Amino acid sequence: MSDLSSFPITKRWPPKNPEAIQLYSLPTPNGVKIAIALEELGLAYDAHRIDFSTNEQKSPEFVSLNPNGRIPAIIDPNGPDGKPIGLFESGAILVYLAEKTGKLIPADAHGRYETLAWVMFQMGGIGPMFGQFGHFFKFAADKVANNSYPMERYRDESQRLLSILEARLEGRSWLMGEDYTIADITTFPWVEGARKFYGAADVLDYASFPNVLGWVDRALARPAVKIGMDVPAKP
Ligand SMILES: N[C@@H](CCC(=O)N[C@@H](CS)C(=O)NCC(=O)O)C(=O)O
Repeated sequence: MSDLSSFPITKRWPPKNPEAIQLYSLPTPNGVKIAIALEELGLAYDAHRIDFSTNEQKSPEFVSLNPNGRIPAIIDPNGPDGKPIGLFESGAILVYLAEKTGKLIPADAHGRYETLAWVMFQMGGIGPMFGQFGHFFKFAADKVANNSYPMERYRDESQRLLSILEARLEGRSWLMGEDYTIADITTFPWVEGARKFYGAADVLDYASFPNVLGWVDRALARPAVKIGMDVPAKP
């Protein structure tokens, strides 16, 4: 039986099944990526809900696993060489899960690096820019009531990034063509989140990105996505 007691986070959020991957998360765009990948891969996992309303992501137990104090994070009891491994940063976790299973990433080197490029495009572009846009558009609108520049800057950049996706998806079902990969899993939750959670479909002019909308709909129709989008469930 796996012993995860060397990970302090397991004291506060004890494993139900210590042989399963431990997921510490919340259903946000970054959080759902990992639940979706675990569902797609059919890997067993325990989902632990990290409550932002009480700042659990900044607790010493959580920070012992992710010094950056942000979800998602995982522990895999059966990591490289059969030893447990703790990981944070959703992009790194997705690459890890894909390489562990040999799925959701092309086997050939060219396809693999191209997939990683699109994963990085989300991690360095879409995530931070959409996040800042959502901050000024939805959460801090009152703080910038006399200055439209911050919202416009991130709105324009988010739209520019959507136009890159739109062009990439021309004639392709998924970002890598016919293969659904971690590049899709890391990206579409942000596009859907801006529509649903920020209510920004009009301000970002989603109607002008038909390839992107079709791709998000295809992703949302997948059984694993339907489950993963709500993990960890509300208590
Ligand atoms: N680059 C990180 C970003 C993680 C991130 O920003 N997570 C957000 C939720 S989507 C979070 O934990 N926010 C809580 C906080 O900032 O305190 C990743 O992809 O894992």
